[in-house]
Amino acid sequence: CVSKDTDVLLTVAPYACQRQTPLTHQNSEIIDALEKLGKAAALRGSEVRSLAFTRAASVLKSLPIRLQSADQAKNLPFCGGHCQTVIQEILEDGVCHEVEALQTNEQYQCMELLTSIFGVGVHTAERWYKDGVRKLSDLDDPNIKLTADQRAGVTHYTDLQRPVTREKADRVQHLIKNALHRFVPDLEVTMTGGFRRGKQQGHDVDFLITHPDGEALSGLLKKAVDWMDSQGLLLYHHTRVRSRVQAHRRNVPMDGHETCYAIVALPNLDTSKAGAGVGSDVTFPGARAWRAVRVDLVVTPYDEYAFALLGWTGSKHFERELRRFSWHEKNLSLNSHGLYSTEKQCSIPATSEEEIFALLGLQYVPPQYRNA
Ligand code: DGT
Ligand code: MG
Repeated sequence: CVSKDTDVLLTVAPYACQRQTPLTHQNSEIIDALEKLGKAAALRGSEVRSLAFTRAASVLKSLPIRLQSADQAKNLPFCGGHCQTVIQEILEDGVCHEVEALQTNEQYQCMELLTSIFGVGVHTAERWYKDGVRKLSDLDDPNIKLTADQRAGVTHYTDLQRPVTREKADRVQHLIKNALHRFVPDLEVTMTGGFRRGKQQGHDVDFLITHPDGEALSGLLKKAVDWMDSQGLLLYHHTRVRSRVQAHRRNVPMDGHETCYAIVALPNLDTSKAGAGVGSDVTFPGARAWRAVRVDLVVTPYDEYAFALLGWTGSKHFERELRRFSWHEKNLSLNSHGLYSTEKQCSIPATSEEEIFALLGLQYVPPQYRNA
């Protein structure tokens, strides 16, 4: 499209997997506002509205220029209507009034707080809100039943809210590899998620684990987790066993890889405090020798590795768009297990991410440009 105000030609491909989205972009204030409105819609249970804001934000993330007017964006995919108002307000007033209103909206603030607890989704938070929960200490009420995930999330809340830096992620990687390689020395362990996309900090650290010999993977996660536990390196863990879901049924959001959702006690570098062990959290919070870090460990069979790597690298929106593109444009079903042709009723194998993009007729997008 060509804007009326300027002669800048703005073209953006409709699917996020057809464009390059770097980590830093030109229109951060507008993108932040759209993402907050998307989050607010999700917290109200309106997934459709939330997705509309997420799509608009994602399109703007891939723009190489700073917008000068709302008009410039009006023909970009997903950037009409409500998005136009947001852009205009930010460009003219420096703030979006709808976002400002969220700061004083008690329900939004409370829902944001509750859903930021590990293991708490929108439905649980909504139920608690209706039951009068407004702050973390309200969850001490014995009438409120917490799952084991949620209990751990509340216990380690403060640590888990602090961003994990890349330096800490590297130390977590060292710790995890050390545990896994005890049992299978040539295991392939890859850091995925936001850190693979070049982020300098994240809310957790994600790892993908594989080996050409399937036998080597059998029982491995349990052995490594038990060992870390015995060393006082785990504050919490919950392992979901592998289930070969009907992987290519549409609308199955979760995949079936064996996954361990853990909270690791990452030792501090300052060894002068090393006397304080895991159990000292409650009594001497200032003197702890560790900090809690959320870690996801995912085990994948070798023949699914490329698909799992693509699926667990993200971003979430990039993944959603890849699947949408595969289905609507190629009539293929893609997930973290494989690529499936419903027409021919067969799986299409691939051994690298590059190959998967090629099979979909897409130009390869390196991880650092998947920050959609
Ligand atoms: P972060 O941790 O906030 O810095 O951001 P990310 O991008 O690392 O997000 P995260 O850790 O929630 O998830 C990493 C990627 O893994 C995400 O982009 C999509 C994917 N992912 C997350 N949960 C699941 C799941 O249950 N199944 C599959 N297949 N993929 C998932
Ligand atoms: Mg992550």
